[in-house]
Amino acid sequence: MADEQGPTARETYDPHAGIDKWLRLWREERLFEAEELTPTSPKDEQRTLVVSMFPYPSGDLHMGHAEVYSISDTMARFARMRGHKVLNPIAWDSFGLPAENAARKRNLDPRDWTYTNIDIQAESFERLGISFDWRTRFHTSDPEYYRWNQWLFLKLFERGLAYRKEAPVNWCPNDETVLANEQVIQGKCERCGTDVVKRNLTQWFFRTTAYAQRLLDDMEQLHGRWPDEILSMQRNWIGRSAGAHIDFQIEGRHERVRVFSTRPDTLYGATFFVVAADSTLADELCDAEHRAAFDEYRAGLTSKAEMERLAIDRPMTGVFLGRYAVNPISGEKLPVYASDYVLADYGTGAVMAVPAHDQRDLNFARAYDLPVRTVVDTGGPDPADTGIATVGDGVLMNSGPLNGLRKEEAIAAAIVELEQRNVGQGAVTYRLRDWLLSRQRYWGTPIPIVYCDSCGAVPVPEDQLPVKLPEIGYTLRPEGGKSPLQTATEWVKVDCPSCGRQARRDTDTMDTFVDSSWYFLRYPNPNYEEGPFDPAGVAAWLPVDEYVGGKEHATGHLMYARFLTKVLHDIGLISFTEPFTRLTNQGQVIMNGKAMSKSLGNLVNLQEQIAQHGPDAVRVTMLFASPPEDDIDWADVSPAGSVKWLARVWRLAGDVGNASPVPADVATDVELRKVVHRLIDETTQAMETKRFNVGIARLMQLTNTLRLAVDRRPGPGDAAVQEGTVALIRMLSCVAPFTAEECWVRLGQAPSVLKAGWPHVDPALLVEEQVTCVVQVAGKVRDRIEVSPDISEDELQRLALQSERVQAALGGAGVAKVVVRAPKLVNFVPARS
Ligand code: ANZ
Ligand code: ZN
Repeated sequence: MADEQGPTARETYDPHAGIDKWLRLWREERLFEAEELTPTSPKDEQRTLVVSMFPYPSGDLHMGHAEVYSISDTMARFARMRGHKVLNPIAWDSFGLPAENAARKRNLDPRDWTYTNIDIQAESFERLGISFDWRTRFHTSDPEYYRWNQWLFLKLFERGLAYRKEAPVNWCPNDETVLANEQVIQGKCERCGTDVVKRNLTQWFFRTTAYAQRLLDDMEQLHGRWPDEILSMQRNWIGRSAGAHIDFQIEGRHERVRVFSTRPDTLYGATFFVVAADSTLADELCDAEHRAAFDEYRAGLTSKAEMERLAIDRPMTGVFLGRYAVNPISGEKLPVYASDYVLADYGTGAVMAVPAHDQRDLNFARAYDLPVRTVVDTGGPDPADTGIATVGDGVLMNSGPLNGLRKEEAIAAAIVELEQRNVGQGAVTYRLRDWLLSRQRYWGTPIPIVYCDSCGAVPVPEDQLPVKLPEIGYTLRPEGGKSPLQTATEWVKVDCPSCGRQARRDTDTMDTFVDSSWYFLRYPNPNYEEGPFDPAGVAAWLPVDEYVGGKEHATGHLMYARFLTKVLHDIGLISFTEPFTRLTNQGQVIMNGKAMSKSLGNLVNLQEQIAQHGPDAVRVTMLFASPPEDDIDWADVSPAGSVKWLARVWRLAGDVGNASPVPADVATDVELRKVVHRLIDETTQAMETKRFNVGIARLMQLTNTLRLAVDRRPGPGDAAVQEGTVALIRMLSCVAPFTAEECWVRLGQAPSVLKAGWPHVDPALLVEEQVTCVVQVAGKVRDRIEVSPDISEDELQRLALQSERVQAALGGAGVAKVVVRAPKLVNFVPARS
């Protein structure tokens, strides 16, 4: 290759050269430190907060980390090069079960394991060239941080947004802890894969359901800024259903039982009544005669995942409870059953069963020989004959006063009727559940509540926070599902804050998603002691402009953070209602088509990759492989190819830097400058839209263009070649920061390239020649427009039709036919002439 032959051919590019030197310079000159970490002026356009979901310290960084932080770091560096004041912060999400398990196995304190890993990761981040502002650093397992989890818990408690109740919870027998719904994947524990079982425990919850509608409504703010996929996952997770609550009298019982139905129009089609078999209601309703059968049925229920319970294609089971419910409108008596196809914690845990128009009810009716009465004539065959419920629109029948109405009208009329008779009303239900907070674990934030025999659950007074974890974690082995903290007997004993008598601490810890639902607010002032975050710092930097992380957090972390942000807004602590203005999801780094795992033996070790190819080539490879949201198969990419490109840039910088200036070659220079400026422009656009792979492709093109110009005409000393090379290195600094610094010095420039800024585009050099297009109506020339020579036919037709003269000539007549000969001619044939 030509470029191997130049005067610098004997020098070789070393992907590891200068790393320590540049790290030192960056640190000394504080190049990544926003001028003020806690400015006093409010946020403006120039201040950009780029945050990637903070790391969990499970060991050294892996390939996935390298990908996420390459993406967010490139965003931060690009914004900085463009003159923005950028904050690119770092903290650690350092509480959590893996630390506890690892510590138990090794007989260590979870602190040792955690903080050792954090130091390892911190060093690796630096050597990967990530431009963090290290002043922001904190760890959620620091008492200075988790004290504010406790403070926030108390604020929610004061407002009735934190509460305790006994609930059937998901229990992992292996990890011996409760799991949130989000942590149960197809009936199994997300972490260890063990079958999850149900248990009744008294647990703390945050009332996320109080914010269900606002979580939906505020998605307006996120449209076009968050990936559509995440928004629709959240919408489904919240699962809004509109319908009615209907109250049924149960014979021989005083209190009525309420059901939720999306189809109150089908009230006359209800032929039986079902309550969730695992609910206390079922237990209460069952009469003595049927008790034995019911107990047997209930004992035989295995814990099934919700989706499985709701499936329509499985055999239905249940037991008659010996009772009858009374239809509040028709007065009909309906036998009451218990079954597992009704969920205890959705709606009200009871349903009126309408077999003709609900498939699960129909399956149950057929299994137990219950009547099927069609009340909506959809024009389809009768469900009683086919076994297929009809769910579509139609006209009401067998329904007294509702007869003849269409479905929607009948829903409205039924609701009016229920409300008038005071036996129900219109209602909305959400699939979203309250956030189950309590964890029977050691390595988390203690719940700041004390139990007193006379006073009940008493919050720990604010001035006694933090409630620190006792430092004996690793010796604590939970037995039979006890919280490890229960065995720290001295710690548990405490005086009641209210009456002073001896009381007991809550021995559960908080779900670590509490830690991660507000950490970003603390970045502008991580040592703030007057509150969870510094209001001035938050006003200066928040909300997060660019948030980067995996889409596995769609319905967990991202939902919790949105919830807590709204609560903080309502309390008056922050002014905005959404935490993350824009969201980018990165794909996964996989190997040979599969997720990397130890058992498959396809793990790629990040440190080995860096040792082999250098940090810059690893970063470039990550970014060049695909747009951020796609998976990267490490078997298909070529870090060696990235090294080759960086070496070409490096030689180019040497050749251009060593050349003595020559008079400009005017004719060639204009052409070269046009290409250079077009490529700067295209790279800029690609970076703005986060198509980093396209940006790098343009930089590679620019490298080739400049190489040719050096080797042929006008040579390395030419002004346009110099200009282009300088621009190339400035842009390179966002993706390959160490190599860019080396190249900058080779160009004879004073370090650091990071201070040089992003290159400007001369708009005059982007102007393309225009051609004149003739526009005719019915063959007569009506207008002439100037267009680009490579305009598309569609675009040309659109432009031509906008012409006022053309519109006048058409005089309101439609267009029957259009002839387009881009870029020279358009002819409209009017509909009636
Ligand atoms: C009568 C009816 C007639 C129903 C009909 C549907 C069709 P979504 O849309 O998912 O909100 N349901 C209510 N609570 C339930 C529970 N805890 N477990 C299982 N099913 C439950 O579903 C609402 C419908 O699901 C409700 O409307 C109820 O059945 C059932 F032609 O009431 B429907
Ligand atoms: Zn007390």
